[in-house]
Amino acid sequence: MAKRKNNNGGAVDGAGSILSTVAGPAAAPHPARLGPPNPIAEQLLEKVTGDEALAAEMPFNVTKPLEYGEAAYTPHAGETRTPPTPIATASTSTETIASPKLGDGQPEIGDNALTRPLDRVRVDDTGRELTTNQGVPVADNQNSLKAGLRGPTAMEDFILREKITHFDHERIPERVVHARGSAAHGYFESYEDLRAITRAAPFAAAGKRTPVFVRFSTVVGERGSADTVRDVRGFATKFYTDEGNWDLVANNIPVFFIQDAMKFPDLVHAVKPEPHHAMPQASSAHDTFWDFASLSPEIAHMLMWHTSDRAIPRSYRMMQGFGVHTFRLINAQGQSLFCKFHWTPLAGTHSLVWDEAARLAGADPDYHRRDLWEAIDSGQFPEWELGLQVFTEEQAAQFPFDILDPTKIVPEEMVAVRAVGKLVLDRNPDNFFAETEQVAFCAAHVVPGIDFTDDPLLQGRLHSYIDTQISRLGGPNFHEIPINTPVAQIHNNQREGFHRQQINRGRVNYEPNSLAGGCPFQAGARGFSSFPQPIHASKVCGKPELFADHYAQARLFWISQSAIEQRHIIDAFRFELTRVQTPAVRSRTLALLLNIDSRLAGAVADGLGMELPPPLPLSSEQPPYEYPPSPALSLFARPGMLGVRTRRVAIIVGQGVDGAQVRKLYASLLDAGAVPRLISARIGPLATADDSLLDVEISFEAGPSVLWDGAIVADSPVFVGDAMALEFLRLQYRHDKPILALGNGAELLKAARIPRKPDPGVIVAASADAAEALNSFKAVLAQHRVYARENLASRV
Ligand code: HDE
Repeated sequence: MAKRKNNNGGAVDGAGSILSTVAGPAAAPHPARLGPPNPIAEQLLEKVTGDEALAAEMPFNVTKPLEYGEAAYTPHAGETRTPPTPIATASTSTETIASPKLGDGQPEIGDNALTRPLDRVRVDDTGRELTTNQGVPVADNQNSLKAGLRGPTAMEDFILREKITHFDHERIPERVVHARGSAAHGYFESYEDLRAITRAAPFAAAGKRTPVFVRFSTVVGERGSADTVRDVRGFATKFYTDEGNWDLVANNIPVFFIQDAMKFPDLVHAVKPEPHHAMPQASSAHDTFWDFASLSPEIAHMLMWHTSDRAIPRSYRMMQGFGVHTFRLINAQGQSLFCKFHWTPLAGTHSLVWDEAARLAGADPDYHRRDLWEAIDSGQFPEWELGLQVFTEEQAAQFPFDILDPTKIVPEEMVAVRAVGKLVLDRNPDNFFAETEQVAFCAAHVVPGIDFTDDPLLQGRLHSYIDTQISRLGGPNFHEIPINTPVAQIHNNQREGFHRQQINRGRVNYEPNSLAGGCPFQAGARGFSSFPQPIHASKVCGKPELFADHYAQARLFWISQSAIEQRHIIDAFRFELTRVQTPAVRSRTLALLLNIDSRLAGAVADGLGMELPPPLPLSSEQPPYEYPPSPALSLFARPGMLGVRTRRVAIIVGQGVDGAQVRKLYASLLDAGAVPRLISARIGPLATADDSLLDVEISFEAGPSVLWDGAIVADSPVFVGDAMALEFLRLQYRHDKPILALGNGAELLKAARIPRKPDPGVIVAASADAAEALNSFKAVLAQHRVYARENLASRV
């Protein structure tokens, strides 16, 4: 074999091979130059030389043996080498060519620019002229191009066609469940360093902040359905941690309808509008849901929550959130504890009353969306505390239920909830579609330190979420949509697919490799690895014995409710089952309720005019466990800490109203953080007794009673539009809201036939006592509703 010259001395042997992209000499070294001086060609030479040097550093795959046997239990880091020169791993020797499109020709080595903050894609049009999507300035946005003023439209009008085509494709499929939702940005702040129990990044230090995006939703209704329907609410949080995205895809109810993912499509088909006529919208009150429910007794516990006021929250800001499943926390030593996640609102847990919720669906279908938006935009940032229920395998083995069963809670009396951090939502999105609609949550998105359990519902979810995004968001690259990209770097060998945005540098898209110095290399123990839970079992389709106890915790919930809450549950069952048309389905549901509580079943049967059937047979031969009541399960256990903040108060004013009084009331409520507004028959200027003018902000038509948390009737000699004012007040009363009437305002109360019975929420006072009366009103308003009224009065 001829002896090769070395690089020195300007040798050119093998230069041709480097200048072409196929075949080359049998061995290095490389030539010293590639012909006439040319900086790009010099880079090409440097690149090929560097590439060769890099590949040569890995004569074989040293980590291969670690993939087998015992060694495989300890994840190892991949082997990696630093390129001798950055150009060695470039796609092309021309990468230093700069242009306004390409960039500055100085690639950021080891960086994925896609993960930069959302600023990179935010668009503002101020001072800009209108363009097409290709950036071509548009001369005329009013008219299409025609042959003459009356002539046919020209096919060549690409501006018209682009605009119409884009419009034609503006809609994407809505989520198959949770289609209706609202979201906001914010942060999670850890109270303490929790590294002893988890290595999850958000808990690494006291005071550590992790950006989040939270989407609240209803489950059943379509995208345009009303917010206030009776339904479970989704509470999905995307934590953009520095070790990747963690999605805690939670609900406002801590248990679920079914125990196995296999039943999810059946459940959803049963509760969605019936397929023949597509009715009813966003409601479980129809035959197919109750048919399925009464044949699936594992639903019993969930039905109690679903018929309780939890399913008609006053606001997204006033509901709890629960991870539902048992998860695992893992620390850096690989030790694991079980964990249940709880969100607790600082504003307390508060609900609507059913009649109000139903009316709100008409008066303001966006009620919860508006509430969240307005609170954040006015600086009243909603907050929740994250609580953990942490317990060991040994504790779990002692519980009278299976921790893998998603129809069971771990009562707080058995394992206390430990507050570990707070969630603050402090920024509304810029664009509903780009953020709220395109955000893609996934129960399988976890970070090192958090792991799954074998809950069969959770296991099914781990598949479902990514799968559904592929059709909803049009392909496998939905993680590149800005709201979904992590703030942590993304580096892997996944490539291509619809709408790919990353432009991967280099030619290596596989691993192991030597041509990119082994990069990206596997993280080993630093990366996510599953808890090595031992499994000794035979394959089987079935459930553990303890899953067959369907009623003990349903009963626990029932006996833990206050009398008012129990009455609302009875009312809700009556409403739902009255809407059912098939008596056998109603009767089967009564048979199910009998296994929870005979008084409950009897009261529901009474409302339906039905006899009680025999109870459903039990699925378990074991007698149901008898839990003591859990006070924590009552909505009243968490009144909140915000007092009247964000409470909406209507101040009803009429002609000749006491202007000074109104101004004082208004200012005092505003100072307390409430949202007062002046309401009358019409908006605009209103003459006051002292000849000044008040500006009425909203009319009874635009601001019906259900939109307010409380009402004040100011001292006015005349109330214009009495009929509407009277209906307004009756509904305030009927919906358990506080009412304050000052001076002649008492006459309006009388005309509205508000019962004259002792009621802490009906405050009548002389104008001279307005300040004191307002304080009493505020105290009741802070408690949200005067539920005691329901025991006192027949309905107005
Ligand atoms: Fe979901 N669920 N789910 N779910 N879920 C979806 O994912 C699914 C379950 C929850 O604001 C879908 O992106 C299966 C429990 C929330 O975007 C879908 C099973 C809990 C959201 C899906 C469940 C949830 C979803 C529809 C049983 C509480 C809204 C669109 C095995 C812990 C997230 C989408 C958002 C959304 C599947 C049960 C919460 C189809 C198969 C239990 C909050 O993937």
